[in-house]
Amino acid sequence: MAGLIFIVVYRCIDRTDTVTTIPMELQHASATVMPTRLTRRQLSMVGASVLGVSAIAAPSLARPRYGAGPGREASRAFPPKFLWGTATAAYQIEGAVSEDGRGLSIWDTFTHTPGKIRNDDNGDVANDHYHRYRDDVSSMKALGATAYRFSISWPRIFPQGTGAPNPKGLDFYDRLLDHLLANGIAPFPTLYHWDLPQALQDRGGWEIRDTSEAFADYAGYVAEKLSDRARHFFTLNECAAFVELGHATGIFAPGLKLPPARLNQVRHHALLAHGLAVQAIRARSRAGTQTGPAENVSVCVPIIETPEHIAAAELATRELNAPYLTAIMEGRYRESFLVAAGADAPKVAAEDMQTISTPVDFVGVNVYLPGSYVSASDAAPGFVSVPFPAKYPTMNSSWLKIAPEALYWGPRNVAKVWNASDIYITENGCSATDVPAADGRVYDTDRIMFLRSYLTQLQRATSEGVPVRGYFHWSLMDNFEWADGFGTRFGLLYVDYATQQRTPKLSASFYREVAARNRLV
Ligand code: BGP
Repeated sequence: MAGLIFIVVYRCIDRTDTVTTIPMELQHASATVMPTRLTRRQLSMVGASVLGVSAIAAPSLARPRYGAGPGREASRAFPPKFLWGTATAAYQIEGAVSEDGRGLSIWDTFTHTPGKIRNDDNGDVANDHYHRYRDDVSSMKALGATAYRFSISWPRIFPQGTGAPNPKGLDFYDRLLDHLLANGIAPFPTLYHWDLPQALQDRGGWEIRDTSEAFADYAGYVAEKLSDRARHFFTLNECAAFVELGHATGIFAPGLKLPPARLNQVRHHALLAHGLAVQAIRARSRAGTQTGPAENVSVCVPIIETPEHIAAAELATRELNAPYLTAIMEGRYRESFLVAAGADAPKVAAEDMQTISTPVDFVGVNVYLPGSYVSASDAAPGFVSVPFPAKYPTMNSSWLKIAPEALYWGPRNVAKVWNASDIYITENGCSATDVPAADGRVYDTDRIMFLRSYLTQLQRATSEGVPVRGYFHWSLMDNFEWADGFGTRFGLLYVDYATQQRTPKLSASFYREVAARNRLV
């Protein structure tokens, strides 16, 4: 993270001696209800019941001990009214980039710059969702989804970023909303999923304050028009991603590598855009409309679940999210961030921090992996980040480290540290090596493994009362995955880009069962 130096010192875990260990023999004693002596026949019955094969008359063992049952079902349930949704973003699926008066976005420019995107892919057509949205809503319905998170393309609504709105742009989202509601699916629009109007980039993009104000105007306009049907609006998707990857490393649009002072100003303007938008949405939408961010919070996972490491993870949550969610939730930049930035710290106008921390109705968190495993430390700042081993397992994307507990600690820390009353998992999912088999189906057992493992941790959170209200799977269907182009597949539906045919993967069947039963399967 250029320009942002957190001093993170790895220290060996020297506190494991405080972990309460239960002697092996007692663990077994407390966990088992088995008769002390079993015949070979009885033992084989245990195996049969584990496999779900009905036991043939084994009086004391016929009742399944490990299989299904009302108790087990309840213990795997999500709260009543929990929302099961899928997520997408405009540039990644819509296509139709020159239709109905849409203006250019920075992603149009970036993808048409040779060498920026794998295979030089672009979103000109993408999933052609602009024309196929009805079919895509039918796919959601077939999944049993009750909510849909999608993004609104700013350059469709305001082709130049500001000025006169383009009615045809809004019409598309009008039709989409109507169709979603007709199918019993609640719309959860995101106002910015990275497709800044190119006209605004030409005037300075996120480096200038005007862009934050333009965003608020656009957000207020959309909320005024759509809040009769959409009751929840996400402001910005993943400040931390579009700021850092677009303005520090340059691997995302607009492809900049800014020096620290300018980068910090971009960070600040993104936060300001969020805060101004919350105010504009409140001012212009129907009563009861809810709004909040969708941030890829840096999830801090305690290295061992003991009180000291848990407390360290809470502290680390505030520190490692200092330029983003911490500032939004606390209304100030943390001292460590300002000290590290020094003379390059963002220029903050009077009342900016109040605006940035305008109370939100909910916090959306995108959770894929831990930002860090955290260990307690006696030395300042009270925690250390434990590095990932070189061969740490990943999914198909090399960045996607498999750590199901991130989906417990992510929302749990947000609830605990900032007292958030409502949380949505706005994204979670994985890439996999999806290839249709000879029968045309995609057997993505790896994605099911990922989902079952992560959702088990989410269920753990909700069962403890962490106020997670819904889960949006990334993604409904394979799509244009930014710098990775179409080569990386995250969907529950497989997309054949030559024909635009969508085929539900095996994971879609898994997801449908989870949503229908509102519990893990
Ligand atoms: C999130 C984005 C999504 C999606 C996902 C997968 O950060 O909000 O839009 O793209 O990551 O990541 P990637 O496409 O980089 O593999």
